[in-house]
Amino acid sequence: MSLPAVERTLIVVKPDATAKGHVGDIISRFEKRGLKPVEIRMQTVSRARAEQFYSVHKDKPFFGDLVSFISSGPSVGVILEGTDAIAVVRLMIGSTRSWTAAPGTIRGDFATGLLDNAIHASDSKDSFDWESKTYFS
Ligand code: 3AN
Repeated sequence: MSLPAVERTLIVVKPDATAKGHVGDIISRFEKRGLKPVEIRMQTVSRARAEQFYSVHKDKPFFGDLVSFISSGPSVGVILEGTDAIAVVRLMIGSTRSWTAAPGTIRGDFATGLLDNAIHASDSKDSFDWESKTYFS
């Protein structure tokens, strides 16, 4: 059986986890799993960039809160490369509603809420293409 393809995905350590000093711990989990960081950037994203980044959610009632939260302080974007990276990383971050996220997942261990759920990760190749272009441009 051949292994699934090596691919890239984007994670963003959100402002809540960055402020609490969890950046190193979170990136380290991916490295231990064999996913290699190939690009890293720390920034406080502008509202304009945040609106682009989250444009897939622009019709959702929580869009404004999402944009305000991600631009409220420093966040850290990391492009990770590895086998089946998009699916593996989604498994590792845990459920969006962090209070239901399994212990041992990043949200299960570091997140406290819904907006402040510690981490974002691309959920498809198309999202990765758009989100990495937007975060790193
Ligand atoms: P995920 O981040 O797990 O891919 P999405 O894509 O459904 O989840 O939602 C994007 C972000 O929007 C979530 N990380 C969360 O912070 C926020 N979010 C999702 N649903 C709600 C909601 N009902 N109210 C407020 N914020 C939400």
